[in-house]
Amino acid sequence: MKITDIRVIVTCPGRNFVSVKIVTDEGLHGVGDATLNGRELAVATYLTEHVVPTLIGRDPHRIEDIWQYLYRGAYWRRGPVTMAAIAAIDTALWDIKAKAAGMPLYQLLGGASRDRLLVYSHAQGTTIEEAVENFGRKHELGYRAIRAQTGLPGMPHVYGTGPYSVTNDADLDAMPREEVWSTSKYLNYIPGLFEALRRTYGWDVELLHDSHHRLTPIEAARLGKDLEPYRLFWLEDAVAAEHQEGFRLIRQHTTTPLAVGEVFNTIWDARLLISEQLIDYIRMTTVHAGGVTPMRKIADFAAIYNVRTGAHGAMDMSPICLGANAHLGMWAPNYGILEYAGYSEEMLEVFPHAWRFEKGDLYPGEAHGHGVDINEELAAKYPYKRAYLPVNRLEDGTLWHW
Ligand code: KDG
Ligand code: MG
Repeated sequence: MKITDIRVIVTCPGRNFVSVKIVTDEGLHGVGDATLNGRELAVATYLTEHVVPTLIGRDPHRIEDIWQYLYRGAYWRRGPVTMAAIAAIDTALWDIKAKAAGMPLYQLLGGASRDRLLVYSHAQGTTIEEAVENFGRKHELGYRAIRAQTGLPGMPHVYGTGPYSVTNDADLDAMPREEVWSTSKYLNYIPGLFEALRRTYGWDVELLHDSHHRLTPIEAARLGKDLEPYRLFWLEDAVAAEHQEGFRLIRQHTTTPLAVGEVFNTIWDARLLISEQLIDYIRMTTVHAGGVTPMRKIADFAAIYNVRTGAHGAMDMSPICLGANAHLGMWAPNYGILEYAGYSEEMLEVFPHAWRFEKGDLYPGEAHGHGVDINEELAAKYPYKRAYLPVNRLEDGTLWHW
């Protein structure tokens, strides 16, 4: 089999997605997600200029060799742009291999380790009352694990808590929005949200929370302790994790389970966190970690240290990435949970998919490959729109983590 064509498809059915479609001389094709939120065209150009020309004519079955060629061969390793580009190619190649083998991808990876995948959704509000109410709506839809976020009293807008909760919107964010943040207000207010959720909905639902990298290790340790009575499933991205050793301090002080890794690109970003058992869940996801090939290795490495998977699945991971994550999750012996933020009808029309959601679980489906495709004609009707993630500042104007 030979690769005859690789198309890089940029589309904006409500938000920007970058996809790769690899076509072969035997009529099989595979698709991969290359979306990097707010930096979409950097990846598209990397693919078009530097990757696509080198792969035409190659055997698509040589997935590992192509991965090494793009990673080692480039000299410039790692980084979100490079790894999203490699991920798209790698995911599309696994899709082709599974289709050629006549089986769903999870079968090719080693077969199912479970019958279904527990997923979590989001509930947020500008106040605790609003967040508690919205949580109830998600609960009624059947979700058994829900991430809860709230805005802060007296603060104009906090990321992921108000009307902009879909994380970025191509119509709204032609320039980066500037938000304001106060760690002390947050630390004082947030335990009240989880007290109210337990009081209202009891103990039969999993609670998750995301701090979006905004705390220092000692602040994160305090938050973890304050949240212990509410038995969270996880506390996510409590601190910025460039400094992996920072997690030692948090770990020494709290039994609240910790999750991190949505911005990681390679196992090197998580090596110490996993091998020292400083975290409980690794949030790395197919599109930002270089594809299915490294995600398998990361899951196996994490399994040795009792760290479970919890892949990032916000709306800026396209439905293709969700499909690949679902098949990896079906196989991974140490699967933990998968984020499932959901998509609009327009997005799902552009990306026909085999997975389905039912009563809090995701089922990857039995379609051959990873089960997600792209409707190129429809995709062409939604041209790219420049859009950004917001920027976060402290009340005195200092630029902060978000
Ligand atoms: O592009 C960034 C978003 O995907 C991110 O902010 C969402 O933190 C997020 C999450 O946990 O889904
Ligand atoms: Mg997050």
